[in-house]
Amino acid sequence: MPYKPQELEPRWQRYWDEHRTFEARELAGRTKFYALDMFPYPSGKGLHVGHPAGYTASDVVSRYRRALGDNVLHPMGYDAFGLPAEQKAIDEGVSPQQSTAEAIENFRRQLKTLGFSYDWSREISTCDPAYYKWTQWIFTKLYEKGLAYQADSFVNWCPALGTVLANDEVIDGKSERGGHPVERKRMTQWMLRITAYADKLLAGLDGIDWPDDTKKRQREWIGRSEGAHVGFSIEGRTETIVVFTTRPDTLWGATYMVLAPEHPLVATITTSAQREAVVAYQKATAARSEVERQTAKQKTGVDTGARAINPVSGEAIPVWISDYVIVGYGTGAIMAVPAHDERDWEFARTMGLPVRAVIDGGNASEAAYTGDGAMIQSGPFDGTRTANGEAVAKVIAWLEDQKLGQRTITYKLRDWTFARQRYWGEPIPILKKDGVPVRALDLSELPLELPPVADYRPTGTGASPLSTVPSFVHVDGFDRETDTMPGSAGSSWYFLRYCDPHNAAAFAARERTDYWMPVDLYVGGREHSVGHLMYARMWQHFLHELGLVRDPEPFQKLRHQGMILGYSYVDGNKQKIHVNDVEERDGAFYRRSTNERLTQRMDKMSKRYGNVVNPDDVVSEYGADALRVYICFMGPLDADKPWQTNGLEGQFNFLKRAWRLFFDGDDRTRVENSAATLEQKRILHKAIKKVTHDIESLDLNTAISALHIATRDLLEQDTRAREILEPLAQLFAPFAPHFAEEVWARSLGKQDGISYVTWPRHDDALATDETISMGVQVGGKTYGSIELAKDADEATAVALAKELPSVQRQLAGKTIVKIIYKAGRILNLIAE
Ligand code: ANZ
Repeated sequence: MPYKPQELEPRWQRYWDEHRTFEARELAGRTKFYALDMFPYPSGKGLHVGHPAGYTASDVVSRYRRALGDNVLHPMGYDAFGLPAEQKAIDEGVSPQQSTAEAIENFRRQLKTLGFSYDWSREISTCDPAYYKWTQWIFTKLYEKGLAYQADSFVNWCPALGTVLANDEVIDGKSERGGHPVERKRMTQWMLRITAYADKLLAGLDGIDWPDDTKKRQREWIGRSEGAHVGFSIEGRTETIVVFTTRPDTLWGATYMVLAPEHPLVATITTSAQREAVVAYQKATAARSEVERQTAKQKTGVDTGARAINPVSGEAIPVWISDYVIVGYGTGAIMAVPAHDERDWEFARTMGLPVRAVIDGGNASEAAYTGDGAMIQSGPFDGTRTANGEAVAKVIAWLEDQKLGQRTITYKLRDWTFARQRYWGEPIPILKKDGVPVRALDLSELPLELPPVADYRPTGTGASPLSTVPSFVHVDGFDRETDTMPGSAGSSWYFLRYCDPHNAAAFAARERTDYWMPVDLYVGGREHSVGHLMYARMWQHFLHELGLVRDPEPFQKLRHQGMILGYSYVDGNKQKIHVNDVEERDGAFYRRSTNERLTQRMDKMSKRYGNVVNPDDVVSEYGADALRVYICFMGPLDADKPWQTNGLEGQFNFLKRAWRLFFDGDDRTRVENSAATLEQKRILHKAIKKVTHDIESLDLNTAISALHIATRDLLEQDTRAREILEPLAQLFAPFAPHFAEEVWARSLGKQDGISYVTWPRHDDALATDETISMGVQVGGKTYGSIELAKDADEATAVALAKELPSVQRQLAGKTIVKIIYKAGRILNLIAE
């Protein structure tokens, strides 16, 4: 019988379910291993091939770890609250509860057909009241500690979505979902004080094994800057403008000041002559997003007419407003030093403001000089060097001494906007009186369940749809908060719930999280580098401070999977052509209808280009194992890679070939209890060594290559020995688990499944390449010899030969025109 994944895969999936094979157990005396996937948003569209890209890698590692004898926790669940389900409710009238339940049903079915070794008994969903009871409870703890608070502040308001958004949900001034314009609006909002954790979140990065670029993005997002606050008095007034500067050593070069247009002092200090222009400018900038302001090519601004006194020189300098100064950063006011700051230099040039160099070096009439040098025109500090922060430190000490300023640290990190004026989220468990929060609900009052509503649409007034349900809003003389939590709430602690998913008395028992946490391998997309991965770290730090979890950091090791791309085709006018209209001839691509030649590009998968791959179709045609092996083989885990159906076919054919090691044409086992040859042992032990090493380092593509080589060579050797084929089946198991179970049971005749059979160990003497000594000829005469692997390829042999001085002498001034090479036998270089 040929290899038939469609028949055998569902059979093994049932076997695993019935035997509860992958339920995590805390067996004594073993190492624990927690392998976590970023749980999916259960969209109505079902699984995308991008999902298994990461899920396969963590599954390979989980299966490998079980074979090593570890207690493995490998769970799955659903990040189920969010805008799309609600949008569907608005469009189609199906409740989000119902559409989400249906989507989850479909996701679970799809995930099961891919053979992932999840502990399904621990499945969770963030929209389940038994789960969000604890999301709400953690919120009440944050509220009690003053870390959840209401503030009147500028928020990202998206009129089209009818809700505010967190900073990481806004990309280039547009909503991440839907790409709608986002405005800055002053509103009263629930916020989480993530800024209180800025230093802990920075320090925690040092001890965890994460990709460098992800740590860098988190550091930049936190954006810690050391500098000083310096006060500038205003001529003829009592107020002072406090600026934040990282370069107090350039104070003597401050020739003007700039306030953010929204700075509260603007209204007070603007002179009557300038009022009209200032107000007009404020209006114009209010309509622009922060990104637009920061990236504007042309600097704009208006003089307030007020004059400030430079505290070190006593000089009166103009005070302007401009939107290149951000209201929410530092103090929202700067001292401008055009000679040494690029943005100030451009602004000064545009507005004709004076420029004064106070650091030696560069030419202030040509560009801002931002390098190091000696301070000049700076009174008592002339000659002080700026290198290594020396000047900054000395000036700050002096400013503090003179009571002109003080050392300070500023962060780019903003508090986390923690409310949505939408329906499909966790209700915020707060009671209010006259609009003011009075208390959080007690544990006994949780979960506060989401009530049914007649209309899911945003109300447009900024109030959530829950405000239209009087029975929900009014309780015992209080009013409930009607905003809901953002999507990032439920995902900020789900990894803890998996440790103890059915606990009704706590979010998770301390003993359970002590056992399983921290996560040993977390695999997920780069798009979560600053959002989810920052929020989850903050919640973990918070619970750690409360003594509710042991570790401050939740994810010890993190890896990202790249995106699976498709191919798209464009014509001469850069129009995208649907794949159905594309034909491949002689390695080129043509449009069927017009015969126009097309260009192939790697692109996102999209319905528009017809290049979306549905895992269901792949599984029904080639099986889950072929898909898993192909996903591993496509390339390095973290690289973006294009989907190629012939590549998938190649791996399907590989499994068919491997099948022939175990079964003959009549479906009888080929395995014999005969002794293996030395050559067969070498092939096996090399494969064990390489596959083991590559799973440990997550180089799954090269692990598959090693299986390709071993399969080819063992077939060539007509291998039948059990002592070879048993361990070989084990090497296949993490990648092609159904295939491995089938040959384990039916070809090798084993009773119990393969999942917990001890992983084979290689014998180093057998795994190391056998090396031989081989003579090197130039023009048929021998000039020396090289040591190399018996089956080394030509390029390796030639490279080694060229290292021999005797050969180099023969080749001097000549070029090699022909190479005669037979591995292990002859190397002859013909040169002219
Ligand atoms: C004077 C100066 C001179 C500055 C110089 C820089 C160079 P980072 O490093 O990103 O923290 N700044 C302060 N608050 C600002 C705001 N709300 N909007 C826009 N710019 C602001 O940047 C700190 C520097 O950015 C500060 O140091 C300030 O300009 C500016 F040669 O002060 B500096």
